[in-house]
Amino acid sequence: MSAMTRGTAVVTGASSGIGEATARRLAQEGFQVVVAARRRDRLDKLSEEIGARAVTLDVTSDESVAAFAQEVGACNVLVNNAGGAFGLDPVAEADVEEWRRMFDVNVLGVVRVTKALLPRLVESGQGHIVVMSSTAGRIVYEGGGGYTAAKHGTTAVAETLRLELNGQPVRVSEIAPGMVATPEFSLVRFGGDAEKAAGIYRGVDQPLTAEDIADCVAWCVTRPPHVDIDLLVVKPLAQAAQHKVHRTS
Ligand code: 8X3
Repeated sequence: MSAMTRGTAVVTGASSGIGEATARRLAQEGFQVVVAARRRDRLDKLSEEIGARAVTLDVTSDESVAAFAQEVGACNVLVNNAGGAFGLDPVAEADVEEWRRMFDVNVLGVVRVTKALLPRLVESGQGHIVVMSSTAGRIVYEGGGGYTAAKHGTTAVAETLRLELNGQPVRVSEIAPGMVATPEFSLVRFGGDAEKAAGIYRGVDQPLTAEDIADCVAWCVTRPPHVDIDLLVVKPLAQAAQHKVHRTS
């Protein structure tokens, strides 16, 4: 498909990190990009820079998603990227409200936005839903109970969608990144504690970057329409498995 006819790609959580990098990359690939997130100032700056359209979106709000869907119009690619981890407490000390927030953004957020845009994706005749899950959607780790439970939910939604949409012109691709060093992911997880956040990547030679994951998204959505990439699990070379991380210090 030529760059002129790639259509419209919606990217949620586009105000930073993987979402922002994905929006930049899809714009370069010739998509008309709609950047969506809560932080309007960042969206406006980004959209001006890459020639995208900015639409405010809170994936945890039914009203916001409904208004967003009205404003977006036609689209053929939806990148469900908005998500996040809050806390790293063991189950015995779980903050139930944090778990609820994680479920809301990582699972229900995907459901809300997908449900709202699905008719447009089907109408496009070449729809594609990309779901940003995580290695945390395939394995668990100590302290990660709330996040891994939520991301397993994200994976379940992606896999269910693929079954339910069989026969419809909509592909579903799940991307499961491991260690990606973005400015905000770990900082948010640790409530702004920069030292704790930096500790996650300490001694790890070249964690993935947001651009590495944007590259995966771009590759999935630019395959011929009959090629459905179900799942990409992507880790840095230093991360052989969730717990098996080579550190130089
Ligand atoms: C991020 C991967 O290892 O922090 O989704 O759970 S991890």
